[in-house]
Amino acid sequence: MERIVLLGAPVEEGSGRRGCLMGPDAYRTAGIVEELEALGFDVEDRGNAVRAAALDAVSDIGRLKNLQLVAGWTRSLFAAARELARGPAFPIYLGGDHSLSLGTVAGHAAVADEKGRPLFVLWLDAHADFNTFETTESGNLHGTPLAFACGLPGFEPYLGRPLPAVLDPGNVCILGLRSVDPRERGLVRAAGVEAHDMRAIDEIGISRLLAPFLERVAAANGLLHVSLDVDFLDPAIAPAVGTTVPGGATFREAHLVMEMLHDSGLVSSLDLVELNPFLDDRGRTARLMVDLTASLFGRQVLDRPTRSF
Ligand code: 4U7
Ligand code: MN
Ligand code: MN
Ligand code: MN
Repeated sequence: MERIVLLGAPVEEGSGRRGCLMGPDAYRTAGIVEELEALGFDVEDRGNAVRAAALDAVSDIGRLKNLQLVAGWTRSLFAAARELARGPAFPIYLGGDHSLSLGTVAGHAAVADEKGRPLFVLWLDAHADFNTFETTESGNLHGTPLAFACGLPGFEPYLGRPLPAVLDPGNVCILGLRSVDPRERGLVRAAGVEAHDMRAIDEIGISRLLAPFLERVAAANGLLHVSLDVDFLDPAIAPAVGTTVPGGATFREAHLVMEMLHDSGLVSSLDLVELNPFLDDRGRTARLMVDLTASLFGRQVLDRPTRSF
């Protein structure tokens, strides 16, 4: 039986408001363990076992908010992700705001390096999260993890040393964009990240954008980390997020992505981030995120012939 490990990371200091700290428990209340068990997985819930490491004072930089705390979380999450990535189970990181993904991606990138395999990242998000300390206008660090995972300058305060393994920006695909800051847009372009906005999804269709990326991962024998931000989804179906942007992925677009990911057999780790249960409407966002996770792990309506993507 395949094994899944759930690790709750109740970090909220990277976002501009409170509430993401309740995210991991909301997924449990919405039945994440039971749904995955029903699909035949052996689920080990480690609880909210990760905490921000206590750091010596990190000097304040500009208007960054909670740098010291987010740096502490990043160090703990990097260590936890590195340990989980070396093991046999599939890790699901239950957030928590998106700042946690700097630690998880860096941890998985380090282990991919040890294994001699490239790490690919699918970033499902309304935002690119590609700001640096220089470009962030809000000072909210959940807007920066992908830039730092890709090695953009400024990372050192987070780990107290350079990144052990840098994610190749050419191995990243962002889907769902509809809010990118002006200077951030330049950084995304310069880095050469594959990025698709909602207009591309409207015009081309989400499956035709995703399939070539999955082909690239398969051709490179890569490992694939998926980072799912609640605001990838349209706020009409997923209101429980602090950074809603209208015009997001529909219920079917999101499920189709998860179904294709399942069929590809390529995904090796997952972040569920930015859920703010304080803003939810009778748990519907938490339940939708759990249902999307179930689709990623193989829930389907009818049997279908095994195929790739
Ligand atoms: B999330 C923003 F200004 N770009 O940097 C910023 F629009 O993890 C938003 O994707 C960041 O939710 C959103 O603050 C971070 C803003
Ligand atoms: Mn995000
Ligand atoms: Mn976002
Ligand atoms: Mn399966």
